[in-house]
Amino acid sequence: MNPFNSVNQDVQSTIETISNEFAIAGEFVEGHEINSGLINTTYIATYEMPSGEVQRYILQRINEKVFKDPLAVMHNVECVTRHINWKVLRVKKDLGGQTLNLYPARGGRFFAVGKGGGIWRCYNYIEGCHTYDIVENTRQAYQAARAFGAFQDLVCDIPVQEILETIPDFHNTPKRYQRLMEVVEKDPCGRLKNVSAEVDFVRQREKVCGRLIALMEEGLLPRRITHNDTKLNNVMIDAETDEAVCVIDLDTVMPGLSLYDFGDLVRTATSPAAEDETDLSKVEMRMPMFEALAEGYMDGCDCLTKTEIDHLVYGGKVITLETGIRFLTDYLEGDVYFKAQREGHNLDRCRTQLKLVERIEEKEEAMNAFVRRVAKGRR
Ligand code: GN1
Ligand code: MG
Repeated sequence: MNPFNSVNQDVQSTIETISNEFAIAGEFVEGHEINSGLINTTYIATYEMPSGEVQRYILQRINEKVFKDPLAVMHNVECVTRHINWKVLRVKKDLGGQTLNLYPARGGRFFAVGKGGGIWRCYNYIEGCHTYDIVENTRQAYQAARAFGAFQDLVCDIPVQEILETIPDFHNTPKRYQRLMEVVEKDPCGRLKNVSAEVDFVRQREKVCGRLIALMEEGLLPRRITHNDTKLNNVMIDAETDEAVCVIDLDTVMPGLSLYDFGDLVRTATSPAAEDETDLSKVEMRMPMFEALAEGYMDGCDCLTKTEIDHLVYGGKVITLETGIRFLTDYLEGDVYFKAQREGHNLDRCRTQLKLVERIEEKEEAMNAFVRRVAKGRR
């Protein structure tokens, strides 16, 4: 008997029904949910092909509370996957590996409409790979950063106006700051009393929040097409060789700053602690991991300007602060955005982020000196 059938018949039939909307040849065998990501719901469907070969597919329903215009998300994902596939084939052959492919729905579009109107898409499952929540060695850190650097390079010639802003002001840290202060003012769930230290910590760093956006507005940092969710577990890593194979989760591809992309790698790959760790003494900024990230990103991406390179470390600091602000805002609002599995989950997440900001500040000089050395060696 298929073990998954007895576990959850509803999930099985949801997956089977929706996967049959896509142009997959073969028979549905089983499906199950994978618990990764704080926003979308993701399933794996296994099919037996007419040849007897077994193939797996990723099915995802777009979270419409977060992505108010799912078809705009699909437009962006289609544009970027088409562009990358074309370039990997013809221009950047050396990148090797696999790329993310959207499967067409029956009828030719790249999405299907599920029961109740949800928008679903189907991707190829990348076999033989893992994603990591915590980086295990500098090779993985280097590889992940090189892959996201290469991603930045691959999309750098898509005109910015082709890509839609699916979540307005997504990485606009000063706006995230303002929004937190509004929620602090209202204290809608009576939770403010638990977080005065966190709010003070953020208040002291108001200026930090605004710096990169100000440079962009002055024309000193280029607005590019960026991934915007470059956390370590959004790159598939070959289980045997530790080589990065494919960048995933393209939903938040939007116009933005490369520094937020590099920064989210610093946020997610330098600390050995989980994002929701409650023992804050485990939060660290591991210099060897940072060095591997900086080298990897610069090796993967040729298009960075001097001002971008000069602010790579700042990017790490700002997005870690921003993510702390977002978790804190959500905690105060009653956990309405990020999936929370326990009481205070978003507050725990906020605390690891703010602790990491502190750890980055302690090493900021050394981190900047390292980037300068690497950049000088390349000139
Ligand atoms: C969300 O769902 P996931 O894990 O891919 C969030 C990111 C945060 C991240 C924190 C659309 O990403 O911005 O950095 O959680 N995505 C969205 O883990 O808000
Ligand atoms: Mg995501």
